[in-house]
Amino acid sequence: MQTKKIMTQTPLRKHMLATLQGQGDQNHTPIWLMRQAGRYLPEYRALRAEAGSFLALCYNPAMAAEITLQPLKRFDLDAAILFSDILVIPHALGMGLDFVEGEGPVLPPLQNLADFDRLDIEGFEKKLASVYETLDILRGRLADDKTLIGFAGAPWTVACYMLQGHGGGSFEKARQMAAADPAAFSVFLQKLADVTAQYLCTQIRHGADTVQIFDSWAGLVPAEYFDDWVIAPAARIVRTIRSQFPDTPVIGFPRQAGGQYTRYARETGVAAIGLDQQADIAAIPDDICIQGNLAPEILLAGGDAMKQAVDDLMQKTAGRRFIFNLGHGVIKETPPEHVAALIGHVRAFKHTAKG
Ligand code: 1CP
Repeated sequence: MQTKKIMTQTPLRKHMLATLQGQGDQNHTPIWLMRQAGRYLPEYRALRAEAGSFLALCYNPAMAAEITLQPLKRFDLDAAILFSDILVIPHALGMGLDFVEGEGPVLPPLQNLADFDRLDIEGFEKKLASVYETLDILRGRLADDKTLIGFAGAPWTVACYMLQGHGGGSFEKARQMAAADPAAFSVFLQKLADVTAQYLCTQIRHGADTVQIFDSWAGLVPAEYFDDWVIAPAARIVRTIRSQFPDTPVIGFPRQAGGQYTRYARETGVAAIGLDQQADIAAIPDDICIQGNLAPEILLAGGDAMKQAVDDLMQKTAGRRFIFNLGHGVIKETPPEHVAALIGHVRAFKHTAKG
Protein backbone atom coordinates (compact mmCIF):
# COMPACT_ATOMS: atom_id res chain seq x y z
CA MET A 1 0.00 0.00 0.00
CA GLN A 2 2.69 2.40 1.09
CA THR A 3 4.75 1.77 -2.05
CA LYS A 4 1.75 2.25 -4.26
CA LYS A 5 0.93 5.55 -2.63
CA ILE A 6 4.43 6.85 -3.23
CA MET A 7 4.37 5.69 -6.84
CA THR A 8 1.13 7.50 -7.66
CA GLN A 9 2.35 10.79 -6.25
CA THR A 10 3.02 13.36 -8.95
CA PRO A 11 6.70 14.32 -9.08
CA LEU A 12 7.62 17.61 -7.46
CA ARG A 13 7.71 20.39 -10.00
CA LYS A 14 8.87 23.94 -9.86
CA HIS A 15 5.55 25.64 -10.58
CA MET A 16 6.93 29.08 -11.25
CA LEU A 17 9.66 27.85 -13.59
CA ALA A 18 7.09 25.69 -15.41
CA THR A 19 4.80 28.70 -15.92
CA LEU A 20 7.70 30.73 -17.30
CA GLN A 21 8.58 27.90 -19.66
CA GLY A 22 5.00 27.53 -20.88
CA GLN A 23 4.25 24.31 -19.02
CA GLY A 24 2.35 25.71 -16.05
CA ASP A 25 -0.49 23.99 -14.25
CA GLN A 26 -3.78 25.91 -14.64
CA ASN A 27 -4.77 24.85 -11.12
CA HIS A 28 -1.69 26.25 -9.44
CA THR A 29 -0.94 29.94 -9.86
CA PRO A 30 2.67 30.44 -8.72
CA ILE A 31 3.17 33.16 -6.14
CA TRP A 32 6.13 35.08 -4.74
CA LEU A 33 6.43 38.69 -3.59
CA MET A 34 9.02 41.31 -4.38
CA ARG A 35 10.88 42.14 -1.13
CA GLN A 36 9.38 39.04 0.46
CA ALA A 37 12.48 38.99 2.67
CA GLY A 38 13.05 42.23 4.52
CA ARG A 39 12.12 44.69 7.14
CA TYR A 40 8.46 43.68 7.67
CA LEU A 41 9.75 40.37 9.12
CA PRO A 42 10.99 40.46 12.75
CA GLU A 43 13.40 37.58 12.06
CA TYR A 44 14.97 39.71 9.29
CA ARG A 45 15.38 42.67 11.62
CA ALA A 46 17.06 40.41 14.19
CA LEU A 47 19.67 39.10 11.71
CA ARG A 48 20.16 42.59 10.28
CA ALA A 49 20.99 43.86 13.78
CA GLU A 50 23.40 40.98 14.30
CA ALA A 51 25.21 41.67 11.02
CA GLY A 52 25.58 45.36 11.86
CA SER A 53 24.91 46.70 8.38
CA PHE A 54 22.85 45.86 5.37
CA LEU A 55 25.92 45.38 3.14
CA ALA A 56 27.55 43.05 5.68
CA LEU A 57 24.37 41.00 5.48
CA CYS A 58 24.46 40.91 1.67
CA TYR A 59 28.07 39.69 1.64
CA ASN A 60 27.69 37.06 4.37
CA PRO A 61 26.64 33.89 2.49
CA ALA A 62 25.29 32.01 5.53
CA MET A 63 23.21 34.98 6.67
CA ALA A 64 22.08 35.99 3.17
CA ALA A 65 20.96 32.39 2.51
CA GLU A 66 19.13 32.31 5.83
CA ILE A 67 17.30 35.56 5.02
CA THR A 68 16.42 34.31 1.54
CA LEU A 69 14.74 31.29 3.16
CA GLN A 70 13.00 33.14 6.03
CA PRO A 71 9.79 33.95 4.12
CA LEU A 72 9.56 30.38 2.80
CA LYS A 73 9.62 29.03 6.35
CA ARG A 74 6.57 31.13 7.20
CA PHE A 75 4.61 31.13 3.96
CA ASP A 76 3.56 28.76 1.18
CA LEU A 77 5.52 30.59 -1.53
CA ASP A 78 6.62 29.09 -4.86
CA ALA A 79 9.96 30.86 -5.11
CA ALA A 80 12.90 32.23 -3.17
CA ILE A 81 14.67 35.37 -4.39
CA LEU A 82 18.35 35.72 -3.65
CA PHE A 83 18.87 38.21 -0.85
CA SER A 84 21.18 40.92 -2.16
CA ASP A 85 20.78 44.33 -3.76
CA ILE A 86 20.99 45.82 -7.24
CA LEU A 87 23.79 48.14 -6.06
CA VAL A 88 26.33 45.36 -5.48
CA ILE A 89 27.32 45.82 -9.15
CA PRO A 90 28.58 49.41 -8.80
CA HIS A 91 30.12 48.37 -5.49
CA ALA A 92 31.92 45.43 -7.10
CA LEU A 93 33.08 47.76 -9.87
CA GLY A 94 34.92 49.69 -7.18
CA MET A 95 32.49 52.48 -6.31
CA GLY A 96 31.97 53.27 -2.65
CA LEU A 97 28.57 52.29 -1.24
CA ASP A 98 26.88 52.87 2.05
CA PHE A 99 23.34 52.22 3.19
CA VAL A 100 22.48 55.05 5.51
CA GLU A 101 19.81 54.33 8.12
CA GLY A 102 16.55 55.96 7.11
CA GLU A 103 18.08 57.39 3.95
CA GLY A 104 18.88 54.46 1.68
CA PRO A 105 21.90 53.94 -0.56
CA VAL A 106 24.65 56.56 -0.92
CA LEU A 107 27.51 56.35 -3.46
CA PRO A 108 30.15 58.88 -4.55
CA PRO A 109 28.68 59.59 -8.00
CA LEU A 110 30.61 59.39 -11.28
CA GLN A 111 31.30 62.88 -12.64
CA ASN A 112 31.47 61.89 -16.32
CA LEU A 113 30.07 59.10 -18.45
CA ALA A 114 33.65 58.32 -19.55
CA ASP A 115 34.50 57.47 -15.92
CA PHE A 116 32.95 54.05 -16.51
CA ASP A 117 36.23 52.97 -18.11
CA ARG A 118 38.09 53.72 -14.89
CA LEU A 119 36.00 51.17 -12.99
CA ASP A 120 37.31 47.72 -12.13
CA ILE A 121 35.72 45.69 -14.94
CA GLU A 122 38.23 42.84 -14.59
CA GLY A 123 37.98 42.42 -10.83
CA PHE A 124 34.25 42.79 -10.37
CA GLU A 125 33.27 39.11 -10.48
CA LYS A 126 35.79 38.22 -7.80
CA LYS A 127 34.20 40.75 -5.46
CA LEU A 128 30.84 39.10 -5.97
CA ALA A 129 32.11 35.64 -5.00
CA SER A 130 30.10 35.73 -1.77
CA VAL A 131 26.87 36.24 -3.73
CA TYR A 132 27.62 33.11 -5.75
CA GLU A 133 28.40 31.27 -2.52
CA THR A 134 24.98 32.29 -1.20
CA LEU A 135 23.41 30.66 -4.27
CA ASP A 136 25.48 27.50 -3.72
CA ILE A 137 24.08 27.25 -0.19
CA LEU A 138 20.54 27.89 -1.39
CA ARG A 139 20.75 25.25 -4.09
CA GLY A 140 21.44 22.71 -1.36
CA ARG A 141 18.79 23.93 1.06
CA LEU A 142 15.83 24.84 -1.13
CA ALA A 143 13.07 22.25 -1.62
CA ASP A 144 12.85 20.70 -5.09
CA ASP A 145 9.55 22.37 -5.95
CA LYS A 146 10.77 25.91 -5.21
CA THR A 147 12.11 28.15 -7.96
CA LEU A 148 15.30 30.05 -7.15
CA ILE A 149 15.29 33.59 -8.56
CA GLY A 150 18.51 35.50 -9.18
CA PHE A 151 18.41 39.18 -10.11
CA ALA A 152 20.19 42.35 -11.08
CA GLY A 153 19.21 45.94 -11.65
CA ALA A 154 18.66 47.02 -15.26
CA PRO A 155 21.41 49.28 -16.64
CA TRP A 156 19.19 52.39 -16.65
CA THR A 157 18.15 51.99 -13.00
CA VAL A 158 21.68 51.18 -11.81
CA ALA A 159 23.06 54.12 -13.86
CA CYS A 160 20.61 56.43 -12.05
CA TYR A 161 22.34 55.61 -8.76
CA MET A 162 25.87 55.65 -10.25
CA LEU A 163 25.39 59.16 -11.65
CA GLN A 164 23.15 60.65 -8.97
CA GLY A 165 24.83 59.09 -5.95
CA HIS A 166 21.64 58.41 -4.03
CA GLY A 167 17.96 57.54 -4.34
CA GLY A 168 15.01 59.16 -2.68
CA GLY A 169 14.45 61.74 -5.42
CA SER A 170 13.90 61.84 -9.15
CA PHE A 171 17.54 61.46 -10.25
CA GLU A 172 17.66 64.89 -11.92
CA LYS A 173 21.43 64.97 -12.22
CA ALA A 174 21.57 61.48 -13.73
CA ARG A 175 18.78 62.33 -16.17
CA GLN A 176 20.55 65.52 -17.16
CA MET A 177 23.84 63.71 -17.83
CA ALA A 178 21.99 61.13 -19.91
CA ALA A 179 19.98 63.64 -21.94
CA ALA A 180 23.01 65.90 -22.51
CA ASP A 181 24.80 63.19 -24.49
CA PRO A 182 22.35 60.39 -25.37
CA ALA A 183 24.81 58.62 -27.68
CA ALA A 184 27.54 58.45 -25.02
CA PHE A 185 24.93 57.42 -22.49
CA SER A 186 23.80 54.52 -24.71
CA VAL A 187 27.41 53.33 -24.79
CA PHE A 188 27.59 53.64 -20.99
CA LEU A 189 24.46 51.48 -20.71
CA GLN A 190 25.86 48.91 -23.14
CA LYS A 191 28.95 48.49 -21.01
CA LEU A 192 26.83 48.17 -17.90
CA ALA A 193 24.59 45.66 -19.71
CA ASP A 194 27.60 43.48 -20.52
CA VAL A 195 28.77 43.44 -16.91
CA THR A 196 25.21 42.72 -15.75
CA ALA A 197 24.76 39.87 -18.23
CA GLN A 198 28.00 38.30 -17.04
CA TYR A 199 26.85 38.61 -13.41
CA LEU A 200 23.47 37.00 -14.20
CA CYS A 201 25.07 34.15 -16.18
CA THR A 202 27.28 33.37 -13.20
CA GLN A 203 24.20 33.41 -10.94
CA ILE A 204 22.57 30.86 -13.27
CA ARG A 205 25.72 28.72 -13.22
CA HIS A 206 25.43 28.74 -9.41
CA GLY A 207 21.83 27.53 -9.40
CA ALA A 208 19.42 30.37 -10.20
CA ASP A 209 16.45 28.85 -12.12
CA THR A 210 15.44 32.22 -13.53
CA VAL A 211 16.67 35.80 -13.25
CA GLN A 212 14.76 39.07 -12.98
CA ILE A 213 15.97 42.40 -14.32
CA PHE A 214 14.66 45.21 -12.09
CA ASP A 215 14.18 48.45 -14.02
CA SER A 216 12.52 50.30 -11.16
CA TRP A 217 12.95 53.74 -12.72
CA ALA A 218 11.98 52.86 -16.32
CA GLY A 219 9.02 55.21 -15.88
CA LEU A 220 11.41 58.20 -15.74
CA VAL A 221 12.78 57.59 -19.24
CA PRO A 222 11.55 60.04 -21.90
CA ALA A 223 9.51 58.27 -24.61
CA GLU A 224 12.06 59.07 -27.33
CA TYR A 225 14.79 57.25 -25.40
CA PHE A 226 12.78 54.28 -24.15
CA ASP A 227 14.16 52.01 -26.91
CA ASP A 228 17.80 52.99 -26.34
CA TRP A 229 17.84 53.17 -22.55
CA VAL A 230 15.34 50.49 -21.50
CA ILE A 231 14.65 48.04 -24.33
CA ALA A 232 18.11 47.80 -25.94
CA PRO A 233 20.07 47.09 -22.72
CA ALA A 234 17.52 44.45 -21.60
CA ALA A 235 17.58 42.85 -25.06
CA ARG A 236 21.38 42.78 -24.90
CA ILE A 237 21.32 41.02 -21.53
CA VAL A 238 18.68 38.51 -22.68
CA ARG A 239 20.69 37.72 -25.82
CA THR A 240 23.83 36.93 -23.81
CA ILE A 241 21.96 34.77 -21.31
CA ARG A 242 20.14 32.91 -24.07
CA SER A 243 23.38 32.14 -25.89
CA GLN A 244 24.73 30.42 -22.78
CA PHE A 245 21.56 29.17 -21.07
CA PRO A 246 18.82 28.76 -23.70
CA ASP A 247 16.39 27.17 -21.21
CA THR A 248 16.70 29.76 -18.45
CA PRO A 249 13.86 32.27 -18.59
CA VAL A 250 14.46 35.96 -17.92
CA ILE A 251 11.80 38.17 -16.30
CA GLY A 252 11.86 41.87 -17.15
CA PHE A 253 10.36 44.44 -14.80
CA PRO A 254 10.33 47.86 -16.51
CA ARG A 255 8.31 49.49 -13.75
CA GLN A 256 5.80 52.14 -14.85
CA ALA A 257 6.50 51.47 -18.52
CA GLY A 258 2.78 52.10 -19.20
CA GLY A 259 1.97 51.77 -22.90
CA GLN A 260 5.46 50.48 -23.65
CA TYR A 261 5.12 47.18 -21.74
CA THR A 262 4.03 45.09 -24.73
CA ARG A 263 6.80 46.36 -26.97
CA TYR A 264 9.30 45.73 -24.17
CA ALA A 265 8.08 42.12 -23.92
CA ARG A 266 8.25 41.55 -27.68
CA GLU A 267 11.54 43.31 -28.37
CA THR A 268 13.68 42.22 -25.43
CA GLY A 269 12.86 38.50 -25.67
CA VAL A 270 12.07 38.17 -21.95
CA ALA A 271 9.95 35.16 -20.96
CA ALA A 272 7.69 37.27 -18.72
CA ILE A 273 7.12 40.87 -17.69
CA GLY A 274 6.54 42.22 -14.20
CA LEU A 275 3.62 44.66 -14.08
CA ASP A 276 3.41 47.53 -11.61
CA GLN A 277 0.07 48.31 -9.99
CA GLN A 278 -0.84 50.97 -12.55
CA ALA A 279 -0.45 48.64 -15.55
CA ASP A 280 -3.61 47.59 -17.36
CA ILE A 281 -3.58 43.81 -17.80
CA ALA A 282 -6.24 43.91 -20.51
CA ALA A 283 -3.85 45.95 -22.69
CA ILE A 284 -1.19 43.20 -22.65
CA PRO A 285 -1.78 40.49 -25.30
CA ASP A 286 -2.53 37.24 -23.54
CA ASP A 287 0.28 35.22 -25.11
CA ILE A 288 2.65 37.27 -22.92
CA CYS A 289 3.38 35.76 -19.49
CA ILE A 290 2.78 38.37 -16.79
CA GLN A 291 3.70 38.72 -13.14
CA GLY A 292 2.59 41.14 -10.45
CA ASN A 293 0.13 43.98 -10.47
CA LEU A 294 -1.40 43.84 -6.96
CA ALA A 295 -0.86 47.18 -5.20
CA PRO A 296 1.40 46.76 -2.14
CA GLU A 297 -1.01 49.08 -0.25
CA ILE A 298 -3.74 46.47 -0.65
CA LEU A 299 -1.54 43.88 1.08
CA LEU A 300 -0.74 46.46 3.77
CA ALA A 301 -4.47 47.00 4.36
CA GLY A 302 -5.42 43.29 4.34
CA GLY A 303 -8.96 42.14 5.19
CA ASP A 304 -11.89 41.75 2.84
CA ALA A 305 -10.71 44.50 0.50
CA MET A 306 -7.55 42.47 -0.10
CA LYS A 307 -9.52 39.28 -0.73
CA GLN A 308 -11.73 41.09 -3.21
CA ALA A 309 -8.69 42.51 -5.02
CA VAL A 310 -7.14 39.04 -5.22
CA ASP A 311 -10.36 37.61 -6.69
CA ASP A 312 -10.48 40.42 -9.26
CA LEU A 313 -6.86 39.86 -10.28
CA MET A 314 -7.32 36.10 -10.54
CA GLN A 315 -10.43 36.59 -12.74
CA LYS A 316 -8.64 39.10 -14.94
CA THR A 317 -5.74 36.72 -15.51
CA ALA A 318 -7.81 33.55 -15.96
CA GLY A 319 -6.62 31.38 -18.84
CA ARG A 320 -3.29 33.15 -19.33
CA ARG A 321 0.16 32.53 -17.91
CA PHE A 322 0.34 34.52 -14.69
CA ILE A 323 2.64 34.62 -11.68
CA PHE A 324 0.99 36.22 -8.66
CA ASN A 325 3.03 39.09 -7.18
CA LEU A 326 2.77 42.72 -6.13
CA GLY A 327 3.29 45.71 -8.40
CA HIS A 328 6.32 46.69 -6.26
CA GLY A 329 7.96 45.53 -3.01
CA VAL A 330 6.24 44.63 0.26
CA ILE A 331 5.87 47.81 2.33
CA LYS A 332 7.81 47.52 5.58
CA GLU A 333 4.81 48.21 7.83
CA THR A 334 2.93 45.22 6.36
CA PRO A 335 1.81 42.75 9.05
CA PRO A 336 3.20 39.28 8.20
CA GLU A 337 -0.28 37.83 8.86
CA HIS A 338 -1.55 39.73 5.84
CA VAL A 339 1.01 37.93 3.68
CA ALA A 340 -0.19 34.57 5.04
CA ALA A 341 -3.82 35.54 4.36
CA LEU A 342 -2.96 36.70 0.83
CA ILE A 343 -1.25 33.46 -0.09
CA GLY A 344 -4.01 31.39 1.52
CA HIS A 345 -6.59 33.24 -0.53
CA VAL A 346 -4.67 32.79 -3.79
CA ARG A 347 -4.28 29.07 -3.06
CA ALA A 348 -8.00 28.66 -2.27
CA PHE A 349 -9.18 30.58 -5.34
CA LYS A 350 -11.29 28.55 -7.75
CA HIS A 351 -12.19 29.98 -11.13
CA THR A 352 -15.94 30.19 -11.49
CA ALA A 353 -17.19 28.24 -14.50
CA LYS A 354 -18.15 30.55 -17.33
CA GLY A 355 -21.17 30.27 -19.66
O1 1CP B 1 17.60 46.56 6.02
C1 1CP B 1 17.62 47.61 5.35
O2 1CP B 1 17.50 48.73 5.84
C2 1CP B 1 17.86 47.51 3.88
C3 1CP B 1 16.61 47.60 3.07
C4 1CP B 1 16.89 46.89 1.76
C5 1CP B 1 16.52 45.56 1.45
C6 1CP B 1 15.78 44.57 2.31
C7 1CP B 1 17.58 47.40 0.66
C8 1CP B 1 18.24 48.74 0.55
N1 1CP B 1 17.67 46.42 -0.31
C9 1CP B 1 17.02 45.28 0.13
C10 1CP B 1 16.94 43.99 -0.55
C11 1CP B 1 16.64 43.96 -1.98
N2 1CP B 1 16.77 44.99 -2.87
C12 1CP B 1 16.19 42.83 -2.68
C13 1CP B 1 16.09 41.47 -2.00
C14 1CP B 1 15.25 40.43 -2.46
C15 1CP B 1 13.75 40.56 -2.14
O3 1CP B 1 13.33 40.08 -1.10
O4 1CP B 1 13.03 41.09 -2.99
C16 1CP B 1 15.99 43.22 -4.01
C17 1CP B 1 15.47 42.40 -5.16
C18 1CP B 1 16.38 44.58 -4.11
C19 1CP B 1 16.38 45.34 -5.36
C20 1CP B 1 16.51 46.81 -5.31
N3 1CP B 1 17.35 47.59 -4.55
C21 1CP B 1 15.82 47.68 -6.19
C22 1CP B 1 14.89 47.21 -7.26
C23 1CP B 1 13.53 46.87 -6.74
C24 1CP B 1 12.75 48.02 -6.15
O5 1CP B 1 12.47 47.96 -4.95
O6 1CP B 1 12.44 48.96 -6.90
C25 1CP B 1 16.22 48.99 -5.91
C26 1CP B 1 15.74 50.26 -6.58
C27 1CP B 1 17.19 48.92 -4.87
C28 1CP B 1 17.93 50.06 -4.27
C29 1CP B 1 17.69 50.09 -2.82
N4 1CP B 1 18.31 49.26 -1.93
C30 1CP B 1 17.83 49.49 -0.67
C31 1CP B 1 16.86 50.53 -0.76
C32 1CP B 1 16.12 51.11 0.40
C33 1CP B 1 16.76 50.88 -2.12
C34 1CP B 1 15.81 51.89 -2.74
C35 1CP B 1 16.30 53.27 -2.56
C36 1CP B 1 15.51 54.28 -3.35
O7 1CP B 1 14.30 54.44 -3.07
O8 1CP B 1 16.06 54.86 -4.26
